[in-house]
Amino acid sequence: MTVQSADLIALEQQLGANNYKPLDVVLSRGQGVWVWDVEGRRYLDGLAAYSAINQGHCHPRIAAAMIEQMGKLTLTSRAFRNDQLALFYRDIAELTGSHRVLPMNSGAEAVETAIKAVRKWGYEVKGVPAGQAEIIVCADNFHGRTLAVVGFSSDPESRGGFGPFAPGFRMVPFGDADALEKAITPNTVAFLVEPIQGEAGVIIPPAGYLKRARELCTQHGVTLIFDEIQTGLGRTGKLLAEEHEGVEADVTLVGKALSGGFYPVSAVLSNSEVLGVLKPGQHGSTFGGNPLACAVARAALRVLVEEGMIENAAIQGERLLQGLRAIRSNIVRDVRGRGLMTAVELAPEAGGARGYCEALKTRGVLVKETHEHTIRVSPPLVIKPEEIDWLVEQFDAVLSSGN
Ligand code: IF1
Repeated sequence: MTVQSADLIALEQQLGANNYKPLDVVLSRGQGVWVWDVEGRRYLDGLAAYSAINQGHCHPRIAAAMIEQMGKLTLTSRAFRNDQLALFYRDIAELTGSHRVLPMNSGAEAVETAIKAVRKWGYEVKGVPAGQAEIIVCADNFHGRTLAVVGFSSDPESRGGFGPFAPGFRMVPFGDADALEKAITPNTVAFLVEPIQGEAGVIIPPAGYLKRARELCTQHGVTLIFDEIQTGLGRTGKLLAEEHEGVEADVTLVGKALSGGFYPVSAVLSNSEVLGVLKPGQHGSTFGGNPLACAVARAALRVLVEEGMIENAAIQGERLLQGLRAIRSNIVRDVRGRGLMTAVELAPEAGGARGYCEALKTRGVLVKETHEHTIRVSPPLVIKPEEIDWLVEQFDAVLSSGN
């Protein structure tokens, strides 16, 4: 590490809250799948900001839309209307087949918004007695960092020391439809689930699980909420991961890549009934739905579709999976993925994934461990076949050397 990186890292450590342990690489530039550190070294970004950079770094069409809108109007608040909001609603509703849209900023805010909406729906439409609404969530979920959300996490690190928490949540194992059925009561208003669990280590549920969840929710008058903040917008090789099982949620949450990584933009998408319960004054956000966010999100969605990124994710994801699976190494326990949402799980004897992420960094690949033993691999969806092959070569070099 040279002086410049070291100085910046020292300043961060001195002044920042210590709530992260990033790799010691200080980035200053990005383009497509590549990023450069302050010393000018180039890396392939194998994380893509946890899927917020699906469109690649600094996509020129999104940048142009942002710059154009910045020169015109950035924020009105929702006290007044702006000329971008309706067009954003139209574009995202058409693309996803949704009937109503509620724009927020971060993913966690979209989750909080959905919780509020389904509770209100439960009281006003389903007829749940006041204060009794229950929401079913999954073990090992990750839905963000706000208090309601960490309150129903099963991860001691995420929730430890932050209580007391909001009541009204019930937890079932992920992938177990029978457990879901047993947990449903007359007061259940929603089932909130990630179609593929991201932070848990790219856990793909058994085939038919989402379909069965859909059937159970319909049968019992429970709204089905898919958190597609990470799985959505092309990451798994479909626009939304729900398409892999041909199901439709009542409420879909998107964020991250909704802005291509330029700016925090999230949204709650729903059928007309759920978001239909919210009346003026009952929910909002200063920045949610602002014209800059809307213009950026429209461009981010447009390039995703027009530039074939979703199809590319399916094709290159398959190539990545095959490549990683072909690596001969006795420290690899499992390689799994869908589209470009991929994970390499190492055997416990490997001594933790972090060291392998460090070794990959010195070879010009940036990836991050999740939990102790798993390396997540989720490059931007614009990655080319030769870049996939190069990425696999670097994994091969690092993992084979562990034999
Ligand atoms: C961090 C993890 C990923 C998410 C799903 C909601 C949110 C997220 C499925 C909240 C956010 C981020 C948060 C970020 C790291 C990253 C992450 F490792 F923490 F778990 F992607 F896997 N639903 N995930 O994955 O969205 O409020 O952050 O916009 O450092 O906490 P947000």
